[in-house]
Amino acid sequence: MKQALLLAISLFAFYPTQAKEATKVVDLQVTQKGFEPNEIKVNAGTKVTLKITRKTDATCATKVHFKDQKITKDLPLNKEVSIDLGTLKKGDVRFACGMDMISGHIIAE
Ligand SMILES: [Cu+2]
Repeated sequence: MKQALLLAISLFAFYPTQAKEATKVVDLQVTQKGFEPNEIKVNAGTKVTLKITRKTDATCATKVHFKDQKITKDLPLNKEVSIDLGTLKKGDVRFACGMDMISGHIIAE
């Protein structure tokens, strides 16, 4: 009985830590306007996964490039592409099309 109570208490104590490490999934689209949204705010220390779907052929953003993270992914039409960015430190994560014309950023603060 006492052990069960201790277990319940420790589970409760761990819960906030686990919640903080939960992955934040952000849905993005590539439209004729570019990346939508093109500015995303998250809390620093959050694990972030982007799910990007390109919705138009009238764009040069058929790829997305994260320069600092050295990640490049193809964005096929109407197909969701998942990009795991890991835990973001405080700062700005920029992403852009292959030619660096269309861009967006994630602000971790
Ligand atoms: Cu471009």
